[in-house]
Amino acid sequence: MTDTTKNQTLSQTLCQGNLAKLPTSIDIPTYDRSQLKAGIVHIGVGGFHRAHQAVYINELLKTPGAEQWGICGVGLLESNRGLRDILVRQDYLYSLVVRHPNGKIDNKIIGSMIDFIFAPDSKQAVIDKLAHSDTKIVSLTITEGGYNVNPTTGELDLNNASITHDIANPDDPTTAFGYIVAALKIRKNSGMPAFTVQSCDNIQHNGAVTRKMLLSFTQQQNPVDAELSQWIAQQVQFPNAMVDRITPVTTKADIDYVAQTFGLLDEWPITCESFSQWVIEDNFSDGRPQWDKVGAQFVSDVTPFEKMKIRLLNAGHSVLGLLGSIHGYATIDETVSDKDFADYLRAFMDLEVTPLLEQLDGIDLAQYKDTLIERFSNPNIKDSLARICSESSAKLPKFLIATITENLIAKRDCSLAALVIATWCLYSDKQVNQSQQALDIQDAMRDELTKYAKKTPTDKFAFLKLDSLFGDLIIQRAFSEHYGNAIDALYSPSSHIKEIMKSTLAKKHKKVSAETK
Ligand code: CS2
Repeated sequence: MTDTTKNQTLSQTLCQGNLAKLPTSIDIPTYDRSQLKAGIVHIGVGGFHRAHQAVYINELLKTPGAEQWGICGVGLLESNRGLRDILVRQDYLYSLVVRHPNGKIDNKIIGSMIDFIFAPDSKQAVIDKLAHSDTKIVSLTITEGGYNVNPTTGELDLNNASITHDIANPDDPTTAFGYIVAALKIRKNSGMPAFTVQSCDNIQHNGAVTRKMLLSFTQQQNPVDAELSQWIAQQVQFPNAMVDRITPVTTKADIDYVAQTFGLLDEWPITCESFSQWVIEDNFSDGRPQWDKVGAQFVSDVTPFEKMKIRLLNAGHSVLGLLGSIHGYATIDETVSDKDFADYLRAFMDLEVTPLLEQLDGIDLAQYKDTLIERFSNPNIKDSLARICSESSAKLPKFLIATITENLIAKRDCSLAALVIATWCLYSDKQVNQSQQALDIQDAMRDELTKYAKKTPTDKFAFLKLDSLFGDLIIQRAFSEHYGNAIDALYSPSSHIKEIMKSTLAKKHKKVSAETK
């Protein structure tokens, strides 16, 4: 009998009672989970949270004195029902499969989550949990779109039906903001300290943005509670942070790996890369875990770290995601292992992003970019382009359009980014790759993106008229000229994305060398 078949016959469900039976090659929680309190309530328990914050806490819990920092997850969306059921069945445990670029794998069971509340069934339970005296931090991974920022005005977007519902019905919350404000009101009225609201999403100044949106939300609630809004402004801290760990969507192959390797039935393991980074502004309302003991970094200003990560890593992902999707690639590693894509990405990072970044003490930007390419190339992380391109309408304004705008102000060329935006137009219009295979597009604005993109054949700049995303890019000649050329090339019969990338890049290099002469 091979090891694998032997293990399969020993299959056991992942739960607290079975931990001791697991092989020693899997790292299990050594701390007493029954003693933990939920000092952190986390809203939005996606793969990223389970590969990042929950893992830092898992490590910290191995040291004495951290018992108050267990995590209670909260799922706001109907789609979280299945996750809740699995976590309950598994005593909130899950496996983490850390895949290094050289093929090494670290296997862990993460035990830091001790409860999960599914909000659609238990509204009051969420409010009570947030208002509980054990809760010191409410952390968020609600995606870039979850903050409801209008990308062109930077103000709270009142076109979102859930936000307008929560503004009109403070006692019947449905959004993260609605729940947070309802709970803060209870805390204020009963003389309890405020909790910290800690964003863990990829938004530059994520804490400051959360604060601004939450205060604007509170000030517009009907009836308005001016005292509450003032109390929040004074008492609640919103630390900014840079978060980083590539975490692909869990696939059946991940479930099979855990089952075959450990004879363990885990219905939702998480696979991630070995790299992990968390730079946090040390600014908390009512205490915080000693995350610096387990690899996180506390700093007084995270702005340059956030900008570097979002404009290089996240934007780099989007560049590969959109161009690679049209080419017909399926994953990031596959795309970046094609030299034409790697060259394009590196030139974008060097020529269109780096000049906008500050030098950071202790960070060598050239090395940071090399590491990014190495991380993207990790052959053991099958990060799908569909995940990367999902919700591009919420991501690109922060990841890429901000870079274009800054380059335009500085009178710098942005032709490489312009091709990516034009490719997004083609992607939204045709919804197939260049071999005519359907693309898996997930975007809250999908219909609107398609509607505008479809007009391109008769109105070259139609896509840019979506001004809630593109602002005034359409009238910025230094951008629209490149965009128009890219559209002409992409929409010409027998166009080939790689050829277009290569000629765009060649022109760019020519321009740069002429300028430096
Ligand atoms: C990705 C991020 O969603 C995206 O487009 O760029 O999820 C990325 O993998 C993480 O931010 C890595 O830290």
